Amino acid sequence: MLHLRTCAAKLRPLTASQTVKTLSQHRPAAPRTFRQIRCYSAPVAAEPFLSGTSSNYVEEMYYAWLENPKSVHKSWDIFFRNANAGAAPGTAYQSPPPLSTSLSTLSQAQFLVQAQPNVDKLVEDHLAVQSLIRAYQVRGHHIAKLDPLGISCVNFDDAPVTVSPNVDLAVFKERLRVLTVGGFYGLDESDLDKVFHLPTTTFIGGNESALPLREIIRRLEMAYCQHIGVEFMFINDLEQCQWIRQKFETPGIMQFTNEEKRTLLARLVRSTRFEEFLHRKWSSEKRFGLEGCEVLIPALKTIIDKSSEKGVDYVIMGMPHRGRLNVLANVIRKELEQIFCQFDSKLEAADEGSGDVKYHLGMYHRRINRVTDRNITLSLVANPSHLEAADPVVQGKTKAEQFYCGDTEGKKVMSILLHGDAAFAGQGIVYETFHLSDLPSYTTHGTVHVVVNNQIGFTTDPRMARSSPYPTDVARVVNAPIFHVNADDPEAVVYVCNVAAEWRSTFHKDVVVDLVCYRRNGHNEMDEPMFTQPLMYKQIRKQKPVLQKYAELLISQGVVNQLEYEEEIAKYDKICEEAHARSKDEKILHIKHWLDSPWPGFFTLDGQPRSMTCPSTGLNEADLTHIGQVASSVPVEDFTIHGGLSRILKTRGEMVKNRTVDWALAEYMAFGSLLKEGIHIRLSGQDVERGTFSHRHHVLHDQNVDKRTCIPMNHLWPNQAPYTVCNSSLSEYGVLGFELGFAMASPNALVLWEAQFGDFHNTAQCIIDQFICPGQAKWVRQNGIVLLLPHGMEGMGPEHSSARPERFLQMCNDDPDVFPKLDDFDVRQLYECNWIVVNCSTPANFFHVLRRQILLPFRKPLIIFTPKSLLRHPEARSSFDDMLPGTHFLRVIPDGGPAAQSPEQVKRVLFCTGKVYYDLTRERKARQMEADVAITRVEQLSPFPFDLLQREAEKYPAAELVWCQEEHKNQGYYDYVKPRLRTTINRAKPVWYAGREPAAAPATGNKKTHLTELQRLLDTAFNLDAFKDLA
Ligand SMILES: Cc1ncc(C[n+]2csc(CCOP(=O)(O)OP(=O)(O)O)c2C)c(N)n1
Ligand SMILES: [Mg+2]
Repeated sequence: MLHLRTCAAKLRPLTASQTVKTLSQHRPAAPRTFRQIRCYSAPVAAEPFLSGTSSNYVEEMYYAWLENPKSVHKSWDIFFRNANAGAAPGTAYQSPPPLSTSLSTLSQAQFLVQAQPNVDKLVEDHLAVQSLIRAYQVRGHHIAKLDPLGISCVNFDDAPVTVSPNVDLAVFKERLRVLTVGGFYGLDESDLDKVFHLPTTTFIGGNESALPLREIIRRLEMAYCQHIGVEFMFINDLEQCQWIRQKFETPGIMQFTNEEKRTLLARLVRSTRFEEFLHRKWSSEKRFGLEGCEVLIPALKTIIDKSSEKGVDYVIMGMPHRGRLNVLANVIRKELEQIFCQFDSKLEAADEGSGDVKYHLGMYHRRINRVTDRNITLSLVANPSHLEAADPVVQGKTKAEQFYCGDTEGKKVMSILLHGDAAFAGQGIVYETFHLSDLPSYTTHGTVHVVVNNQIGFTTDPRMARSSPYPTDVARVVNAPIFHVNADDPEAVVYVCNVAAEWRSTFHKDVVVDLVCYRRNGHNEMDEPMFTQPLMYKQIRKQKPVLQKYAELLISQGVVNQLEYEEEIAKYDKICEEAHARSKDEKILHIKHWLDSPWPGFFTLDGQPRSMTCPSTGLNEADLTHIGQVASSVPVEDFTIHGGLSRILKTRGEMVKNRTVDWALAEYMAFGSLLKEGIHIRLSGQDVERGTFSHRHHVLHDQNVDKRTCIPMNHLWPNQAPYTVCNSSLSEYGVLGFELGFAMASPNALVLWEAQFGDFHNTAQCIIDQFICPGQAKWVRQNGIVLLLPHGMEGMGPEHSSARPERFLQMCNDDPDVFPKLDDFDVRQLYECNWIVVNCSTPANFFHVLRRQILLPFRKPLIIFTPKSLLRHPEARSSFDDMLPGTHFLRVIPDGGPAAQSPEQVKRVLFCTGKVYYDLTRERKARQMEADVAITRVEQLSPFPFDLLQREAEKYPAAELVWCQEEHKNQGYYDYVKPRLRTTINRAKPVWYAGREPAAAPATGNKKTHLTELQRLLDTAFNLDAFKDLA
């Protein structure tokens, strides 16, 4: 026993006094089953290899023997018996006679016992074999033949080795050295025909529990070192590891019927001939063809077929340029004529908007899946050039579709994301998106990622494009298995795609398929790749296309004959030709046909808003009171909230009694009322549940029970819509993209993303620039997402101050020099803008603008600069009266004081927006200038309220017009407002500026300077002589 203990002690420290009994008590609680025939689902309590030590094989044997002496090999039985009976070290083991290689003989063999002290060798050999098996599982992919070009970019030994039943160690020694990092664990030629008991962590035995080493190596080579490289041993879940081992190790598991092979061939024919057709017809057009990775089409179709078989009926996809047209044609099945007509430059655009290039457009299609005979909806999300930017958008849309159909586990709706090798490794958004994959409010319950790994990014080699061996290493952070596969082996590709889809439906976690392929042409069809990759492209020129290779294989196997193959080609070519003929009749390009997210019922049949009016956004007093009461209470029993929060709720209650609201309460009123009307609300962002400024408190935490929470907003009405409020990961790009995608799915939801501080939105700038601002113009797709961006110069330094209004305003599409000819500015102007930018100065206006967002008959993104100090400012309160039926959002709030009573006396009108209004009124009061200076608040900056401001300017005929802002002159609103204000007054007067001077940073880091600057701008604002000399 001593020897056994020594072995076991390597893994688990035991004291010398511990008996066998106490040792067995150390065993993990879960039951173990060691049967002769392993079953991957059998509970196994611990993963022997994860400890990083070589093996706990002996221990495993010992536990198994304790449970059932017959469950282990006879030689172990004798060994443990002897050891237990007190045999001295080295004498317990009795070796069996040498084995022949025949397994049948082996299973019948009775190993006789002869006293021999070579236990060390036996144990070491078994450990060595275990380590060898594990080495293949961990590193087999290093020596798999993944690269169709054979010039592997991965810096591993790539020497292809043919595996014959008669494994020759001399041939394998070098690769085994690579695999086992320097050694063969002491095994030698003479061990090749020895039979070794297989551990429970391998399935190479099939029904056999022991195999000769030669056969073990052969089977491991077959499983791990052919055209599939499986990377999974970093996954720290035993069941998942076992599942994967079983999928790749089980002998003969990769079998295809002739029917399956023919389907695969037909799919390859379509994929290949589609590109050839485009090339024939439009040889000088960019199309980012798939040549070199034609297998992508059967790969995607396999994932979709398998997922459909498992119950999925909606697949949302995102992909870059490469092969996009082919995917549209052959996976989503867009009519070919619709694709072909896009190559006609004379095509006229029929819809509003500026459109996009053909390989960016999205698509939505519902059809029958021919393989499963089930309905399936496929949606390809439109995307910009910015690689990987669509990843979180796809995830958000998927989450929303799951949410709206009650698919809480992702069994019906799933996403597939495609990537290029360079982009997958290079773009940080990939990482951000992966980190959303398992968060409760963001998970889509597993995404299948497919990488078109053509081993090049435009002109850049992988060795210059990434620091990791594979482009897929980023996926390891979320424990996603990665299946590398040689894209010139279509059956291997289809096999891993099946496994990937099954993985997703079994574990609901992400998985990656890495299609190692090549790019037959340049980056696009016009590019010359030989400039930069001469040798690679010499090799590519020699490369037989995969269709030809596979056809030859099937013909040689007798699965199809030459004629059938040629007929298949001719059939598809004819389909293309006929569609091409039809495409010539298309004179008009309907971008609407390329919509990825239709909103049935929201628009008229021809896609127009059902009205051009917006009802009052006011709310009746009873509802205001009710929401206010719930907002100031804890609507569940026995729930202890923090004392500080009790005080906050009490103050809220008092406000409700006084019929007033502050910012947080106004938001509550807007959300609560929309929920009553069946509008789902989702508020997401960093720390939004409490609110960065501790003002919101939408999630209450029981102070006595861990993780017990209450969301009063979900206790408002009997049949209300659900309210989702979720703290996000510390990401802007990923999370904003996600919420944008969520908002795409339905017009009947208010989806809001709040930045921690407004300036942090710049790490999500790509989503703003590429999707939110121009989305409708490019893709005729409306989106009502709301951005809440805390903004204000409050002495907090260069960061945390400015949400950069100038950037949003610069991207507004209204013409600064043209006074719009509209009879209804309220709604029409909104309909024509690309987004709405507001900075509310009162809670009531914030309430109205949120409600208006939903009550409008169309959707536009809404950017709101939200307050920080105003959240608690005693004057930043609104009365219920400003929120009652009949009230609405005020685009402009005119001066209501003495100045407005005698407007002709007024010497200056200060136009401003947001928080500075409170500084200005305070200063005006202090200077007793209420009759001299009017202060007009521009609440809706864009679209610019030309009509109302014209009225304001005309009301004060003798007054100077001044734009006042607390931001620096080259920032904030000035550059946007000035030309527009001038247009409203027909350029009759100058528009002066009172505010901070131009600066590089948004704010000073010095508190005193901040205050000095503020005082200076107030001085200018109220110095009536300030602009005299400039006039
Ligand atoms: C964010 C971003 N940066 C740069 C580019 C320009 N660009 C277009 S394709 C490309 C190479 C992409 O390589 P890879 O991801 O491997 O895809 P492939 O073209 O090889 O299929 C680059 C750099 C881009 N579209 N997006
Ligand atoms: Mg590439």
